[in-house]
Amino acid sequence: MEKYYLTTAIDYVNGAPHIGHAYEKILTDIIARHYTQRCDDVYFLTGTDEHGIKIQKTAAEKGITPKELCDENAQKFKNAWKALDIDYTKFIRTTDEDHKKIVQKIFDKLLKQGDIYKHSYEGLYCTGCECFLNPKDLTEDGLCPDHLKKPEVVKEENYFFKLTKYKDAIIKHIKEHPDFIVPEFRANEVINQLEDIQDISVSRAKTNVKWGIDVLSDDEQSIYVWIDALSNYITALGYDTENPSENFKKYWPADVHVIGKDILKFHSIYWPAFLLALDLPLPKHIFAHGWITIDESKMSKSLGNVISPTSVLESFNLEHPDAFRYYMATSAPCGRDGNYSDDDFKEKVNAHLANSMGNLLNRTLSMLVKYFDGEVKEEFKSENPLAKKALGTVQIVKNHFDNFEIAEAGLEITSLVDAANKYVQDTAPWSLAKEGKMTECGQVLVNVLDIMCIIASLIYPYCPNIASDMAKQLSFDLNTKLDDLKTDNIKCGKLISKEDIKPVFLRLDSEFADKSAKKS
Ligand code: ME8
Repeated sequence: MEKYYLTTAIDYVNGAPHIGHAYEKILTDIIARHYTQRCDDVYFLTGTDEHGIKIQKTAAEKGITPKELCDENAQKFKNAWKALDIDYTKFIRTTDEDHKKIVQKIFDKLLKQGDIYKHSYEGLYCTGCECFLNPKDLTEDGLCPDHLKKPEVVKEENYFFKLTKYKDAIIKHIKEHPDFIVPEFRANEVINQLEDIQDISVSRAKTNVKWGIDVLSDDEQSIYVWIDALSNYITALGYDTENPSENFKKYWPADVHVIGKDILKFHSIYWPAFLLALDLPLPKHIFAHGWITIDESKMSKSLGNVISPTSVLESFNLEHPDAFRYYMATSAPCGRDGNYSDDDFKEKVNAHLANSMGNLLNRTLSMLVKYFDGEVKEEFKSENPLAKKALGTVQIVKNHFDNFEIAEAGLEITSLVDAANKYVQDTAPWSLAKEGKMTECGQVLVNVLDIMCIIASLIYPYCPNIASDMAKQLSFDLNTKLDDLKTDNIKCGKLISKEDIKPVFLRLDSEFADKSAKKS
C-alpha cells in the first residue's frame, strides 16, 4: 500500500460542532491512524462547508456578515478537533480563494463541454438539505422527511447538470464494485434513487442566494452548494482543470470518503457523475456511517439536547480525549446508528479502559516489580500461549478496518484483553510466587507484557494517549508497523521501577457521578 487518502464530510458552519460531527471525525481519525500503521503516506482531509442559503440566513439573523459567521464557527470546529486529537493533514474551507478559483474553472469546463445547461425551473427547496426535493419523497404532510420542515417553492432560472447522462454508468459502477458503497446494504437504496433521477440544479439566482461562488460567465448566478462542496475533495489536493498538481496525481482517487448516511446520495450519485464528467477516476469507497442519538432521541436544537464534544471532556474532567474517542468509535456497528448517554459512557470506559486494559497492565507491572524488582530475566522468555490469538487478532483487526468496521475491530481488541486477563486469572502468578515457582511466575508476567505491547499498538488509533503511556512503560516502539508486530517484544534487563508505574486510565468514579455532559 503506497498511499492512503481519506476525507470526512465538510461541516456546515451555521452552528458549532456537536457530537454527531465529532463521531465522524473520530472514526476518520481512527482509520487514518490505523493506516499509518500499515503505510507511510496517509493524507487525511477535513474542513468546513461555508456557502449557501443556510449560512446566509443564520448570519443575517445574528446581524453579522456571512464571512464573519464562517470565521467564528470554522475556528470552533478547528478547536474541537484539536481537543479530540483529530490529526488531519489539511483543513479546507470552501471560502479559501484557491478552492473558489478551481470550482469556477470546473463549472466553466462542464458548461463549455455541454454537461451544464441553463433552464427555467420551479421546485421545492429544503434549506436544511440545501437541495431541491422530489415531491414524491415528502412526508404525507408535505414536509422534508429529514428536517420535518415545509420546503419553499422556488421558481428560478438556474444552471442544470446533466445527471441523467451518467445514470447508467453509475449503476454499472455500483453493480461491478460491491465495496464501492459501504455498508453494502445501502447500495440498493442508491440504485433505487438512481432509477428516477433527474438533472440537478447547480446554481442559484444571486437575487436569492448571494453567499456563493460566482459563475464566471454569468454575473447573475452563484454556484450552488453541492458542486462547490464536493469539489473540496480534489481542490484540496491541488486539482486544476488544465494542470493538476503532483500532489493531486499522487493521492487521487480517494481511498475513502467518510460521510453520514443522510448525504450518501450526493456522494454516490452526484459526485461520481461530476467526476465522470471531468474524466477523473472515482473514489474507491464511500463509507456511510449511521447517526448518533442522545439518550435514544434525535439531536436537535428544538429538543435542546445538542451536546458539544468539548463539553463531554470538560464535564468528566478528562485530561485527554481517549475515553470519548473510544466510546464514540465503538458506539455502533458499521453503518448503524449509535447513541450517547452519560451513564453508558461512564460504565463502558470504566469497564473496558480502566478495569480491563489499564488494570491488567498495572497489575502485571506491579507484580514484576514486587517479585523481580522490575527485571526481566532470560529464563522468563517462553512459549506464549496467547501468541496465536494475539497475532490472529492483528489480522482480524486489519480485515475489519478494510471493511470500515471500526466498532467491530474495537471489540476484537477487547476480546484479546479479556483473553490476557483470563490467562492471568488461570495461571495466578501471585500463587506461583507464593509457591516459590519464580521462573514460571516470571514467564506468565512476561507473556502478558509481550501481549500488552500488541494491545498498545492495536488500541493506538482509538486511544493514542493511553497507547503512548502503555508503550512507554513497556519500552515498546509504538511506531512498529502492524505487519512487523511479533509476540516477543519485552527486552531482557530492567524494564521498570515502582515509581514509573502509573495507571494509564483512571476510572470515571463516583466523584464525577453527578456530572453529565452539558447540553448546549
Ligand atoms: O451535510 N450523527 O454538513 P453537515 C452522526 N456540508 N453524524 C452526523 C450527525 C449525527 N447526529 N449530524 C450530522 C453537510 N452528522 C454538508 C456535507 S460534504 C462534501 C458536505 C454528519 O454539517 C453528517 O451526516 O450537515 C455529515 O456527514 C457531517 O456530519 C456534516 O453534516
